[in-house]
Amino acid sequence: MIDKNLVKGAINVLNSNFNDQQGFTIPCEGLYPFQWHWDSGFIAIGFAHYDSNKAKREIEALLSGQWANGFIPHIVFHNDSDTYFPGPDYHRTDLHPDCPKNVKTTGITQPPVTGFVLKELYDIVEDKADMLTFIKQNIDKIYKNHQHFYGHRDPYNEGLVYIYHNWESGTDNSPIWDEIWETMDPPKYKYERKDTTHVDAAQRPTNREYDNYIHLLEIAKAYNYDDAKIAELSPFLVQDPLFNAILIKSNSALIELYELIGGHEEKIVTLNRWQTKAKARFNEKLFNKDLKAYVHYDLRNEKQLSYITSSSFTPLFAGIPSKERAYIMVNTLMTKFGEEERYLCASFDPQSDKFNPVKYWRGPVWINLNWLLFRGMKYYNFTDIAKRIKADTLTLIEEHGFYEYFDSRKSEGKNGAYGGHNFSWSAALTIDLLKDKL
Ligand code: 2M8
Repeated sequence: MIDKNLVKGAINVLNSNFNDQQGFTIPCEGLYPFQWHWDSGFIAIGFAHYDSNKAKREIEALLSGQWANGFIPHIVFHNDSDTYFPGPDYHRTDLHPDCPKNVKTTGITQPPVTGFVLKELYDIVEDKADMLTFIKQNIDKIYKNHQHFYGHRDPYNEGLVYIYHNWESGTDNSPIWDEIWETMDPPKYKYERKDTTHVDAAQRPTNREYDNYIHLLEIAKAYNYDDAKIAELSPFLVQDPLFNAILIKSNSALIELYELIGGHEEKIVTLNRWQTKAKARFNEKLFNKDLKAYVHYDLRNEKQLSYITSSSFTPLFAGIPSKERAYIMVNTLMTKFGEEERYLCASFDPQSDKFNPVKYWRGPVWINLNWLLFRGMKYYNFTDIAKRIKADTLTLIEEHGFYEYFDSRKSEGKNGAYGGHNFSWSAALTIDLLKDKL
């Protein structure tokens, strides 16, 4: 039975965050006043359930920020706003010859969701012919984006791509990065943070962490956003299991969509070649047998970063582990994250002393990660766990509203919702979960 009030509330959030003139949706008023890459993908999924035109406009607006070399940035600055740092004038992407001329963007990216989102949109909408026309107009742009990743972000030609900034991971201040911050000693930059004027500083990264974030951007700017230089010299170079799983899932979606369209055999052959290589290397390099989960790999310092996060389980979403391995991982997840007095799924290992239940990506539950895990569990037929993730997610939204992140401890009751309010992807994915028959 679909909860009509919850759907109505979610639609209200999405509609009020949608900028009709420019055709994109902000993640949340004040805190995030521009168009964010992976947010837009999740938002488009929500729109597809009730307004396919908005879903298409959202993706089009994101792709209007694509660079000539195929790169899709993490923020597209369609508008001005002084409520966010670092804003449109900071990034200086004009230092790179391929940046778009009509709109400002950042020079970092985010998990490449657009490929699998196109397939979701096709599956959701009633008018398949109309959506297929839209997909035909845009699919090559996503293909080019993946080509750019494998051509520029995979220095050893392994089938795994790197990220060079924690903001590219989407899981911005995960404790995973702490070991890398220890290798850096950035200057104490002078800038004015805006995020902590919107949200309690206890729920956001520290100032020193922000110095690291800014330092990495300063380095990229100093090299004019040249991938080869960044790969050679950036202190942050990581193969992230969430990022690579999303890329692999998007490859699969592109294969299915090109098959549906017909006449793209060469691209399908290339995509299959990327997939075979990527999945094999992923399983070989990113699985940690002792932790019984996938982990991040620090390419700069050539070592696994041995921590378990909710990202560790997202390879399930992309069908990467064998059934046997999936069983082992799910066991790890349920042992560490799945106790009865906790909502699924904390974003960081609750048994670790680095776990922080209220701070941004250092522990709280995030709705987009829950959605990815829900889909992964469903795919591998862990039906009861999928149902529990769905129920926990909806309980959190029902109790608190469409917040940005939530406390995994049930004992926190009414106090356990944090970050921005009326947050777009929390609303969009609530609609999608409610429509799911499981
Ligand atoms: C958060 O990241 C931005 C930087 O990109 C920030 O903290 O300022 C992350 O949660 C990220 O995953 C998300 O896409 C973004 C907008 O919702 O906010």
